[in-house]
Amino acid sequence: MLTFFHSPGSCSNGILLLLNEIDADFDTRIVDIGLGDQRADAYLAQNPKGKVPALKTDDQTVLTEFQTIAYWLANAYPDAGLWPYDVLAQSRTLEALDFIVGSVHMRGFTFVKVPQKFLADDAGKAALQAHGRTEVGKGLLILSEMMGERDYLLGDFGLADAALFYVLDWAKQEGFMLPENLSACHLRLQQRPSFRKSLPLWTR
Ligand SMILES: N[C@@H](CCC(=O)N[C@@H](CS)C(=O)NCC(=O)O)C(=O)O
Repeated sequence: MLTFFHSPGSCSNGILLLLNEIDADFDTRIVDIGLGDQRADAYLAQNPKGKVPALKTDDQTVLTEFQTIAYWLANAYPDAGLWPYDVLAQSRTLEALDFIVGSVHMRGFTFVKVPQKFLADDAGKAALQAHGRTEVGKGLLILSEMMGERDYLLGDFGLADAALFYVLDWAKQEGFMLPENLSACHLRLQQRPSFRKSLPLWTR
């Protein structure tokens, strides 16, 4: 049985969606980052990075980093059809995942949501938040261009959409106006059975 380390409302929501998308059998351990659970010794023993998501596989290997876990799930459960066969489509998936997690999340939303992790003074925090908002805004426009007229980011539902989902949630929560195609995709994602299944663990 897989063990999924998750904080509802965080980026691990994207992995929760994928676990339900592939209909995996998994046990969830809540690591509430709002309460600081990620810094507890018991969790650091599993994942010394002190971050969610993490996934412990049947052989007790602990995987970390969103892209890695998404890749592993798609390849460990090939019947779900989440890993494209074509090498260019695979590369586009990795490119989109890295942009969403590495740039829009880490270089944008991190500063919007937790500026206090970097600076203590109010003026510095406000400047960092403003910078984060600019980066998120630019990122949303790039994602909107990337998606164009498609239903999901790269065509059919895929790994990148799981990451897109959590940044779109955050964008709405933080008052960003979503481009029309991203807003429609957000609604489409909320209609997936995997989301309905994820709902009990989606928010704190
Ligand atoms: N690069 C990591 C980022 C994970 C990350 O930043 N997770 C946040 C939640 S969205 C977290 O655990 N924050 C707790 C902390 O930094 O103390 C990944 O891709 O999984």
